[in-house]
Amino acid sequence: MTDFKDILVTREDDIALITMNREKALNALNSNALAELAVAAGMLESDPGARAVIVTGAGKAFVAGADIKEMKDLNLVAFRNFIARGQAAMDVLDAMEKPVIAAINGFALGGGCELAMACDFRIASEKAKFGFPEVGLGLFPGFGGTQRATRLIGRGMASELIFTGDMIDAAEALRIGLVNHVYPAESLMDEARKVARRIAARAPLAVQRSKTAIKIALDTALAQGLAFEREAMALVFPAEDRMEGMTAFVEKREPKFTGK
Ligand code: DAK
Repeated sequence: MTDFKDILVTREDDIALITMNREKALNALNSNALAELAVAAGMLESDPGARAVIVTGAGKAFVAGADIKEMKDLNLVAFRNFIARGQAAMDVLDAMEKPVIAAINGFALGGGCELAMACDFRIASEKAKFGFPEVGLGLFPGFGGTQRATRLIGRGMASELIFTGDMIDAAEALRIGLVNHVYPAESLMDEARKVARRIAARAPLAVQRSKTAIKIALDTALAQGLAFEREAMALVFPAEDRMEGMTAFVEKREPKFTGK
């Protein structure tokens, strides 16, 4: 795959992994990592063989936030560029039609937690830690955190985490719905691959349209969301995979989906 400097992109059959790979800096998001993340997301989106994507971190952190050392001395213009790059990277990931799973192996702080929230769902290691330390730096979450945390865990929980900067552990993240499952550290990636492969075995167009419909639910009134769901469903009906899925059921065999 394309050579990146601060991330690793690997393919394992029909799943892909993006590993944030600045281990010495706890995978802090510098502008290069953000740019590479956006490129990788675009690349995997147009790779027909990749049906599900896992985002994780190398070493003991998922991502310990935006790179404070890079941000510290930026002037206003450069800071605005940095913000734009950060938001763009999260948006490209969030806008992917393919399903994206965050496998949170350690610290997911600030921009790291925002990155995890730009994924479709999150699973975590028992060692994971979450939080928004930004207010302690004179900032607040600016890579979509105020918007995505509020939608994901509600106003009360989002406010408490963002205003205090407190760190929470994986059990608390599970309790408040920030992550779906918590696993022992050594089995996290196996579990991530298992769920990614289960998704990859399903009809790709149906998975992708359902993702779009789920995202639309966050931004529209119910009637409009239902109208979208109807039309999106009508669009998957003529797909070869829909016929294959139903035929396989009738013939009592496993379906073989092609993404067409
Ligand atoms: N940036 C740069 N370097 C970092 C880093 C970060 N966020 N986090 C850790 N590192 C570096 C450390 O400086 C250290 O480097 P050396 O000293 O070895 O050169 C190395 O990673 C290992 O870290 P520690 O020695 O500190 O490791 P510990 O296990 O002792 O502590 C820790 C782990 C995660 C508790 C600690 O490293 C820590 O507190 N890190 C900072 C976490 C943090 O505050 N993260 C939030 C960053 S701010 C915005 C958009 C977005 C954002 C802001 C604005 N706009 C739109 C306005 C986002 C902001 C953030 O994410």
